[in-house]
Amino acid sequence: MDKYMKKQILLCLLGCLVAGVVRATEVPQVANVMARQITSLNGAWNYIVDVQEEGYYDYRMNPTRWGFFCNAKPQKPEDLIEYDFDKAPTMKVPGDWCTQDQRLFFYEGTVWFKKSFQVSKPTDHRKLLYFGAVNYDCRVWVNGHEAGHHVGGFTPFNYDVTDWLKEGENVVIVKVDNKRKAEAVPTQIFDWWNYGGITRDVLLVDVEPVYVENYSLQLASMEGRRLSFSVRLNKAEAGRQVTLNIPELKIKKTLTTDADGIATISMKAKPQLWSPENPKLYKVEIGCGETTLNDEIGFRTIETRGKQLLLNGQPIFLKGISIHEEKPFGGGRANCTEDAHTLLTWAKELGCNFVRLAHYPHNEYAIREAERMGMLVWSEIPCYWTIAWTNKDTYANAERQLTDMIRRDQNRANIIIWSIANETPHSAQRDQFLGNLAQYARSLDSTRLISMAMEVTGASNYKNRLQDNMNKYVDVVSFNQYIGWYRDVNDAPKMEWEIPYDKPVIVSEFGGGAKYGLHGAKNQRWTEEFQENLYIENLAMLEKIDGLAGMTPWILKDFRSPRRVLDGIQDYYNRKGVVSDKGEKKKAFFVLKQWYDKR
Ligand code: GCB
Repeated sequence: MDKYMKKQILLCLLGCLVAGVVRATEVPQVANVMARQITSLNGAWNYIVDVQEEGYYDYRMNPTRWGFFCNAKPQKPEDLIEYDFDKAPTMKVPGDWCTQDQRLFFYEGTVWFKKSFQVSKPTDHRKLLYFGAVNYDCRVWVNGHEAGHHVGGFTPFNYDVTDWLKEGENVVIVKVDNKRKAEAVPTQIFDWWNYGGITRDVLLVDVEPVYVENYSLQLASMEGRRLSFSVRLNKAEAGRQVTLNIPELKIKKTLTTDADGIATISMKAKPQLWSPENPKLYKVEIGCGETTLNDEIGFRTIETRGKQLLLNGQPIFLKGISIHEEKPFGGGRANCTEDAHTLLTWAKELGCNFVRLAHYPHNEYAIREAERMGMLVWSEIPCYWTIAWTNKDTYANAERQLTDMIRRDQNRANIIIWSIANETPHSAQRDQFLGNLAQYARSLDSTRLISMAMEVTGASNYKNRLQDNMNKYVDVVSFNQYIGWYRDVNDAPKMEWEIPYDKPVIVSEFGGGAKYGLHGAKNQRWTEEFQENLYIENLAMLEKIDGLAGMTPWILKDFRSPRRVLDGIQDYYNRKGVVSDKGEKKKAFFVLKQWYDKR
C-alpha cells in the first residue's frame, strides 16, 4: 500500500468516525410526547422546491458541503448564493405540500424546509427535536450540524440536539423527499395519495439528563385482576426511583431501576374495564426526578378462543370500517383531534365499534380520540402489495416502522390488533419476511393480536377458499375480497366461503365505487344504487362465513388516489367511500348502518 492510499484510508476512517459522532444524536422515541415539557415548532416554515436536489448534490452528483443546510447568506456584494430561505414562501407545518401549493399537487421529489426558533439554553437539561412523522425520506440539520437521516413516513423519531443549540436564534433545516422507490415501505405503487412533507408535529422536548423514555401499563390478566407496569429510562442506570400513581385506584408505588434502567412491578387492582360501551380511562402519573408524566390509560383484555374474539372475556363482533388518514372534507393529510373526531363520529353513526386505520400508523391524536370515543382499533404498517422481500434494508425499515408504531401506542387500550401487511403476493420470500415480522411484533407486545389483510382472488365453482401460509403466524385471519366490483359481479348470492383455520375471521375489505349524487339502475357502475346493492349482497354473503368475528368495509370516506383517473367520476379520488369527500352520506352508508344496528 503506498503512502497516498494509506492517507486516503486514514482520512476516510476519520471521516466515518466524525460522521458517526456527528450523527449519533438519534435517541429512541420518547413516548407520550404531549405530556412532556414541549415547545412547538409548528407553524409557518419557509420552503424551497428542489427538483434536482441541487441543494444536496454538486454537479457531479456528489454530496456537496455547500448545500442548502448551510443556510448561507451573501457576506459581500459579489458573493453568489443561489437560494435564500428567508425570501422563500412559507407553508404550514404540520401539513402536506400537495394541498398547500397548487404546483405541488402531484409533486414527488425533494422540498427543503427551514424554521428559526428561539432557545434559552438549559443548564443541565437536554433538548430533543421530535418529529411526529415526515413523509418519506428526510435529513435534519440543526444550526448546520446534521442530526440524522430518517426513512419511513408515518412514525415518530427524535434527536438529542442539546449540544448544537445556542442562546437566542437557532435554525432547523429539513430535506424531505417523497419519491417512491421499489425497495421502500410502502413500495412504488399504492392506492393512496403520496402526501409529501412534514405531516405531523415538530416539537422541542425538554428532558432531564435521565428521563423516562417509555413505559407500559396494562391489565395482565382477568383472573385476579393484576396490572403490570414496566418503565424504561433513557440510560441504563441502576438505583433510580420511579413513582407510579393511579389516584382513582389508590395505587401509589415507588420502583427502583435495575442495571438496564428498567423497573417492573405487578399489582392487584380492580379497575373498571375499558370497552366501547364504557371507554373508561384512569389518570396515571409517572414520576422520575423532577418530572411527572401524566397519561390516561384504560384496562382491558383481548384474546381469542377458537374462532371467537373475546374482549374482557366476552365474545365481541367487530362492527368496523376502514379509514385513511385524510381530512374529512376534501383531501389532505389529517393531523388533529378535530379531524379524527369528525371521521370517528361518522363511524359511530354507522354503528361501528371498530376502525381499521389503513394502511400505515395514523397520528397519535386520532388513536387517542378513538380511545376516548370507545372505538377499537386495528393499526397497520405499510407492507403493502409488492414489497422487496429479499432486500435486507427493506426488512429493517419495515421492522423499524413496526417497532415505532408499537412503542408509541402500546398503552392505548383501544388498539387490539397490530397488522403487519396488506394484500401481499404469495412466495417463500414473502413468508419469511412477514413471518419474521410477525414473530418480532409478538416479542415486542404479547398482549395484542396479530393479523394481516390476506386475499382470495378467485373461486372455482363459486367456492372461495382462503389459503395462506401466514395463517400460522396470525391470531386473527383477515382477508380482503371484492366480489361485485373487481370480480363476479352479480354472483355474490352464489358464493361460498371456506376459511380452513380455527381462528376468528375478519373481512378486512369489501366494497365498490359510487359517485355521490349519481343515480341509476343497480347494475350501473358508479351509481349509489350499484354500491347500495353491492353492500346488500355482500353482507348477506359474508354473514354465512363460519367464524366471522368482524369486518371493516372499504372505506368510510372517498380518498385521494393517483390511480383513480376517470374524469367526471373519480377525478383522482377512490370513490369507494360510503361518505363522499364532501361529507355526504351515500345510500350504502344506510345499508351498512342498518346491518350493524341489528347485530
Ligand atoms: C384494496 C387495497 C386498498 C385499495 C382497494 C381498492 O384491496 O387494500 O388499498 O384502495 O383495494 O379500492 O381497490
